[in-house]
Amino acid sequence: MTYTAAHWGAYRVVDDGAALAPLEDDPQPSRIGRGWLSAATDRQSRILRPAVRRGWLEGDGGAGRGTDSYVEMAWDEVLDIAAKELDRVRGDFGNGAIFAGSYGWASAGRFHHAQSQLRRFLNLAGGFVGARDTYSHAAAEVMFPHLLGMSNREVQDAVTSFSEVRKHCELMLAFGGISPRTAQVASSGTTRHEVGAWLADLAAGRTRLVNVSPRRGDLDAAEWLPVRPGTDVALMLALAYEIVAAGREDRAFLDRCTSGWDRFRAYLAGEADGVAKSADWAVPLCDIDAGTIRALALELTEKRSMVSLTWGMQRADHGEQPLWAGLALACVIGQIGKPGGGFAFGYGSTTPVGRDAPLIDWPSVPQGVNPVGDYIPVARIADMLLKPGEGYTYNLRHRIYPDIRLVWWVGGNPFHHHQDLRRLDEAWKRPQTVIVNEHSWTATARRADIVLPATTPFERDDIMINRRDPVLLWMSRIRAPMGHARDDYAIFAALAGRLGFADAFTEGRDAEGWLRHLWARSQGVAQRMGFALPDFETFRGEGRFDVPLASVPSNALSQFAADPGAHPLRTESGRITLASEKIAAFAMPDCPGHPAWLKPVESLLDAAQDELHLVSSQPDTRLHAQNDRGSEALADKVAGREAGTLHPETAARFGLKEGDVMRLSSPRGACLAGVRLDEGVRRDCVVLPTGAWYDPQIVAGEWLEAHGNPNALTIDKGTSGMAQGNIAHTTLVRVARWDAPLPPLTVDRPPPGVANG
Ligand SMILES: Nc1nc2c(c(=O)[nH]1)N[C@H]1C(S)=C(S)[C@@H](COP(=O)(O)OP(=O)(O)OC[C@H]3O[C@@H](n4cnc5c(=O)[nH]c(N)nc54)[C@H](O)[C@@H]3O)O[C@H]1N2
Ligand SMILES: Nc1nc2c(c(=O)[nH]1)N[C@H]1C(S)=C(S)[C@@H](COP(=O)(O)OP(=O)(O)OC[C@H]3O[C@@H](n4cnc5c(=O)[nH]c(N)nc54)[C@H](O)[C@@H]3O)O[C@H]1N2
Ligand SMILES: [Mo]
Repeated sequence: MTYTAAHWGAYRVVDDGAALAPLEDDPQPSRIGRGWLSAATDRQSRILRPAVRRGWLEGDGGAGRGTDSYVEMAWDEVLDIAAKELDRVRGDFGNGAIFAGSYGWASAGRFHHAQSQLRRFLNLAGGFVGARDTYSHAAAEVMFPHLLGMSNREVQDAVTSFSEVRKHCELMLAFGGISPRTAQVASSGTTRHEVGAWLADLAAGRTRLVNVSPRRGDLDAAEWLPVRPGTDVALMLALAYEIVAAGREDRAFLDRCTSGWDRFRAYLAGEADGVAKSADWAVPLCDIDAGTIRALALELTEKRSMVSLTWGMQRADHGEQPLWAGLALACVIGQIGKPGGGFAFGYGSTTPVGRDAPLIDWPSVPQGVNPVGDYIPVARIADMLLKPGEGYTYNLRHRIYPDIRLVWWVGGNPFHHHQDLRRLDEAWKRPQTVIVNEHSWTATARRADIVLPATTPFERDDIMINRRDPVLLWMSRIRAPMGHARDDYAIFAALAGRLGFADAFTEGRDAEGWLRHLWARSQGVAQRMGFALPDFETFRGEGRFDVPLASVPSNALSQFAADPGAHPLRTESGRITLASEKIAAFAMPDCPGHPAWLKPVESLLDAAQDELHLVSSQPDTRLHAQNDRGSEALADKVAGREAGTLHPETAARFGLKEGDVMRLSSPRGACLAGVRLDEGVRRDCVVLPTGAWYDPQIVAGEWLEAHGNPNALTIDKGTSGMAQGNIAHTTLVRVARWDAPLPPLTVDRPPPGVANG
């Protein structure tokens, strides 16, 4: 059997490569896969030949990025140009002037992982400025080491298994829900989608599910508490307060397993600020009535309860706080470490969180060592480009933005993922040179000076291995590369040759040689885990290997909670941090030393009557902006625009009906979106998924994103001086019907100068 794989699933290749069928044993294949092949073979959006921006060749200093035309070139010519430019910049300014944080999801496949290839190449070329953390959960990455003495990855790896939740949990309090929509994907691939079935089981069993979210659809089977977005911390604090007020807090757990309880308790009681964080206090903030809060507080202590947060909860202003307050609430309840109870982060946010498949640390492409060592927090890209030499804080340190002259991006799309894209468009004009490897004419490729066309997974052999997936797949090449596309590996090997370090980069291997090498290392890993992998030829021939290890159900922090003295955490106290002297001493007004309610920079709490809160969640039809030109995403659009969802009463208030086109606007910009109706959305919210290819235009003299990209509206600001994560979920917008003629899209065909025909 021939297979291929993507972040959204694993597929059998059928009809001689003309179609894909999900694995037979995948219980709930993702809809994203249905649009993959059509997107990957769309001649209007694939990059078929290397191209160089005309204005860059003419020395425009970056001004034309995003509007310019391209000159197509032969590989040898463009590789000469790229190698020479890299050499010039590192010679003139040093490697600290090269930014290659290059955030993004790229494609599944261990060897052809675009970022690994870029970093290996640039490390050998003298290094680069990198990026820390992710757009997914930066606040967690920075905070968990302080709170739990664990990295975010360790927290996710140790999260209580679904199977334990199903057996023991009686009350699942799910902030942001638990959604099969987001559980469609797993970074580096998944062969199974089991979250939908697990949720159905939970709903059918004795677990009471409570969905705290502006959208009912985030956890359909649950009782819905439609919280006002951005105010969950007030609700969490009030739950903790009411538990304490009723004398129901778990004193023994707080004494044994936490540090700083006194300070946090004093804050709850209002001893310093005179404000008791009671249910009555929280009502006008979170918009959940006081009786419900009090009843829920009691129930949490009476039942086996899990406090669960989606990743999206912390992609908001002061995103550190819901994490910390949620963890503190779980400590007050005292069920951390008990079967099926306690605290969880990320159920449903991707497929593997909560899986009880054994964890296996499979090998990856070695990236080498970066001699530069400088970095930015990932979401501070526009600030870095706009403010070289300026200071900022990050994770209790004072840092300085570097002065970047060359940006190199592969496997990511900042003109998808960043907030306030109009601002990024300005910042992006600053560097002298931008190089992008891409297989598609994304908004980022259209803003590059040197465009290097990459292959898709269909056009190369690779191996899908995910550390928490029970199946290994050989990903077969099923098509010749489109146009002149080359593997990222081949691109960097050719560049390394021009710069005189080909042997160090390739270690004498071609792509197949590397796959054999990775397989040999995988065999070693398997052996240490107590099973044998077949030889390379057998695996390639059979295409699939099922790991013969039993599942390992676990309960987060159970050893620690049972005996904190014997199993201390790697925090200062060895216990869970409820108040931190170190964080307090850094004196950040936007991240104090204990969990706290802080009003977001924008929220419905001080919105004008006609403003709505924008929820820009992950799209159901694609992964981010990947496959946006594929059949599944295109069929879901309204008049060719991304569909935004409103409550029917809200739509009526603004004179909108299903199928209309609306204009959403904020002080950052404006975009068009189709209108869809859903009674399961708060009346003061609009949901516009991410991922429509960014298409800004000047329409009737005004700046307008024509396609429905929510990052035309969002705010480019850090969560706080602590984590500096993005705050995508904190945005107010205005809405109006669009009656003028619809501006045609420009992203549905290649940029000027490129004839894909
Ligand atoms: N408003 C708002 N914005 C958000 C979010 C939100 O919730 N709201 N979520 C954020 C989050 S959590 C994330 S993770 C980011 C995601 O942002 P990104 O990860 O940047 O988004 P993708 O569209 O997955 O970008 C991956 C790119 O890699 C390219 N690619 C795939 N395979 C290859 C390859 O083999 N070689 C090369 N050279 N390129 C390849 C694809 O064509 C695609 O353009 O978005 C963030 N942005
Ligand atoms: N289909 C699909 N699945 C994906 C992805 C994709 O692009 N497509 N991307 C993947 C990636 S990179 C990531 S990081 C994960 C992200 O996974 P999540 O972070 O879990 O997903 P989001 O859709 O950003 O947010 C989840 C929900 O949080 C709710 N929410 C927003 N603001 C608030 C609030 O203030 N309070 C509460 N209580 N709820 C709020 C929204 O209603 C939203 O639907 O998804 C992954 N899964
Ligand atoms: Mo993400």
